Amino acid sequence: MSEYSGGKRDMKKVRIGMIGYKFMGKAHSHAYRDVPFYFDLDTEPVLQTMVGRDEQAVKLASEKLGWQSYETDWRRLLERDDIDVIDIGTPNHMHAEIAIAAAKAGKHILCEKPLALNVQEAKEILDAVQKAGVIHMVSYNYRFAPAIQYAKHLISTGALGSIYHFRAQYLQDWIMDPGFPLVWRLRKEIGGSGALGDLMAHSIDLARFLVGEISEVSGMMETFIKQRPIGEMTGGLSATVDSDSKGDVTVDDATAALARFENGALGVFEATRFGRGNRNGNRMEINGSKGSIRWDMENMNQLELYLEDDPRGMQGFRTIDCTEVEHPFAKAYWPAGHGIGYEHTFINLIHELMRSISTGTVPSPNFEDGYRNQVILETIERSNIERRWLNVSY
Ligand code: 4PW
Repeated sequence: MSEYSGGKRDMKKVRIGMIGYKFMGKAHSHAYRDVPFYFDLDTEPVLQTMVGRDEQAVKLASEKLGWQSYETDWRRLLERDDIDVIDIGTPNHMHAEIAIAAAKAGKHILCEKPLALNVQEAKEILDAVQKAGVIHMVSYNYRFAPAIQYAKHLISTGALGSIYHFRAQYLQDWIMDPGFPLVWRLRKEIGGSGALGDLMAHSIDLARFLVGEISEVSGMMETFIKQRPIGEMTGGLSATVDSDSKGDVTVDDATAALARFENGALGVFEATRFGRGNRNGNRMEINGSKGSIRWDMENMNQLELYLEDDPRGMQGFRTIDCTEVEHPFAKAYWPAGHGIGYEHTFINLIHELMRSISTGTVPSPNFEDGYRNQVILETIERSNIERRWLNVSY
């Protein structure tokens, strides 16, 4: 059978209204465009309308990224009956208002992470989507690397035995220059938190996905550079300085946390934007009674696996290239050995969203995951302030 046997089918159009057009806007746009290219779906995303406040900028972005039209006020999307999904790729302080209004308007929602600025907002968002009965998904994209999905398979089939340790680092270094400006990601009222919500939130999502729920945490946070010149993000992780005057950095540059899982496993988490030389060092290791795995986003197609049952003398970590047909999502792309990249994690995520809309089933990760993640983030933050271990309660 040819790989194109799905052929051109009568697919239901799912019309997207996307708010935001910079880093995540580009990643999501690409994923909507490419998902039908690789997967046989019953639904086809239509890049209907992109939203941004700066008309000239959103016009250029919408043309470049393949959108049919643009708007400058997100509220207009909610009044339109030719929009099925609201995709929220704005700075974090806008997530709650948009998500709650979108749910009330009966739109399905994809929201960037972290779900909200704080637990209260996250709970309000969760209540709103549950009441409205719409499909909801939060964009923890790294779960969708084939190697992570295969790690999940190994753990759930017992290949690693009982899990004792989850260890994660998420290290970046893009704000280390003291001249790097005070962008929204460094302001609590807009970002919610810094390395904690931006980076550790991903590790927490992987931990919950692979190991289970977290019951207790102890956190430690630091802001190394307390003031910066005023400026703004330009796209990706780049920014411009707009003024000589300085403002206060109100989020963490680095956070570390210890955690206990409900199943008895121990977690160690570290997230920093001061990890010199680490551009996107998102790594984790899991140790179980029968084996261990290691994964590094900067080498995302490979999973290192150790199995204690291997013959003596031949034991050691082997490197699995997760590009074979046995590896989730991999066969949709290329023959074995022809790897995929960062953008494919978003294509796989959008595939899950489209599948859920088509079948009416709850996708994963959804806003319940977003809410639980937010509870853990906030408990780590409180633990740092109170200088003690705290229970995580949902
Ligand atoms: O995945 C990461 C994010 O969550 C990206 O590398 C950048 O850092 C953008 O936000 C965070």
